[in-house]
Amino acid sequence: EILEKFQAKSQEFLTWMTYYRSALREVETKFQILADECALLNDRNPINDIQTRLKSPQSITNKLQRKGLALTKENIENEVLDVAGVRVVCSFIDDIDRLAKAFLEQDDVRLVKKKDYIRHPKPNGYRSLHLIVETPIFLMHEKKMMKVEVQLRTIAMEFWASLEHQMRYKKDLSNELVESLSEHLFQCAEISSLLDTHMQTIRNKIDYETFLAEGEKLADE
Ligand code: 0O2
Repeated sequence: EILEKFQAKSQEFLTWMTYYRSALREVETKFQILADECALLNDRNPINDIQTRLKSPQSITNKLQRKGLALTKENIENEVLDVAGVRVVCSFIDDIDRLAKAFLEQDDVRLVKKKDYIRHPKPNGYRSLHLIVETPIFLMHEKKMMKVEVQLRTIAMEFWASLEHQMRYKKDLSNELVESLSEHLFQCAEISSLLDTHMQTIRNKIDYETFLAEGEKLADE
């Protein structure tokens, strides 16, 4: 039925989905370029993985329904800000701020909304940095500004979020079980955050030692 609704407006929606897909490509490339440069300069790729996804017609419709809005192009554009989603999984927690800063400084990227669930985790323990940005795509005869949601997180945050997401969709669990599991999941999120802090400390020690060794080498020359 949902697909039918979409198909009724098929040409228009197909066109918009194509635009969103183009915006995904633009943003993915931007992060790939940043990763390439970091690998060149620091001998280390800060990005472990980049995933992209277009929100399904079903999820778009559900979101609009939740907000009590009709399925129109305008409502999708203004109210469903994550039709195009890019997830950037970083190795270390400090990589997130560095990459976000470099990305937001680009002159064709405009920040629309920022949600920092790392400094302010969700009550269930969820952590990630969410950026809604607007960026242009260049078509044959025009330039269009498209919104994209970028989620930046560490490998540990991704591990937690993907398992939590899977478990959330098991709907046939009793309330007591869900409650006690939520507490366990929250504890796991805290442990994974601690893991990120420890790994960052090790990373910093290695970087500092490397920096000293390079200084000594330069002094010897
Ligand atoms: P999917 O399958 O990833 O697309 P908004 O109206 O946009 O302000 P929204 O959409 O709730 O409100 O925004 P928010 O809080 O930034 O969350 C959007 C996305 O973040 C979700 O998309 C998830 O990808 C992720 N996310 C947020 N909270 C959680 C959480 O508690 N656990 C997990 N695993 N992921 C979370 P979707 O559309 O829900 O899903």
